[in-house]
Amino acid sequence: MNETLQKLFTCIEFGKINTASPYPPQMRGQEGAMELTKAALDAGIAPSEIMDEALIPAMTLVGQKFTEGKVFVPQMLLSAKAMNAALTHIKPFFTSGEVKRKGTFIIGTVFGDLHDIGKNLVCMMVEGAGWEVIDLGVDVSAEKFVAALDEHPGAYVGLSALLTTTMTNMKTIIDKVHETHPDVKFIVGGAPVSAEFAQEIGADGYAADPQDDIKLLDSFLGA
Ligand code: B1M
Repeated sequence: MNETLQKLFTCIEFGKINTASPYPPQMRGQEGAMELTKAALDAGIAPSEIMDEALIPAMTLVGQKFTEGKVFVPQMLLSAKAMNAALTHIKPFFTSGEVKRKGTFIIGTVFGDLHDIGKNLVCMMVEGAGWEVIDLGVDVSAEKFVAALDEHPGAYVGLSALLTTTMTNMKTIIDKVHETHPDVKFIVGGAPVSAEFAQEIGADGYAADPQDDIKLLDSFLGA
């Protein structure tokens, strides 16, 4: 692999955002994802190559390590932040169509629920895996999901809930959305949610963590 891309991969893996960021300590003073992405583009490396060779595989590795309990939320957050820093340089190429996205993922924390830390992590990781993410925020009603789907036909939907009292609102949202968008696929997640519960309420998948979301979304595409 090209040396800049190799370094960029390492920055994402270990959460090195930019030169000024003090983490991880062993990379202090070195260039981070922000500078290296710009350097790669300036060197003429195609944005799609930067995504496919460095950014996406590095985030995939981070997601795997999180699932396996080898890294924890703080490390994953730093990797996601490094990824976001890199994406600020790549995003203009998404808009121009030079870099294709896999599809659109609409996500929100269900109505009645204000927890968003896990949901935000899912947003960053899924975006890092090459999806367009529409984040509807917290306390999201069924009507807001319907409106977002009207605007983004063909999108997949993710629902997050952290309370046993609000996880039941997932079914209300799924039923309401299916009245007008019967083919929409739903992924549900959040601490109190389980695979059995997902099946019970008619969701198409249960994701225990962001990496599961990515796997499920890719499987919906037949990847
Ligand atoms: Co609240 N809270 N909270 N809280 N809070 C919990 C969830 C609770 C377990 C604490 C406890 O009692 N031990 C408890 C729920 C109990 C229950 O329902 N059985 C609880 C309660 C009761 C409440 C209030 C009712 C408290 C009160 O007011 N009496 C209140 C409710 C407000 C509301 O939502 N209407 C409340 C409020 C809050 C704060 C606002 C103070 C704050 C939220 C701040 C914020 O999110 N911006 C807060 C916090 C921080 C927590 C804890 C401490 C931490 C949650 C968190 O962010 N975890 C939590 C206790 C705990 O979990 N230790 C607690 C870190 C985050 C990375 O993990 O969100 O689980 P998590 O996300 C994971 C996975 O679940 C998954 O991926 C993430 C990474 O692995 N995931 C998905 C999440 N969504 C996903 C979606 C997917 C896929 C995976 O696909 C779509």
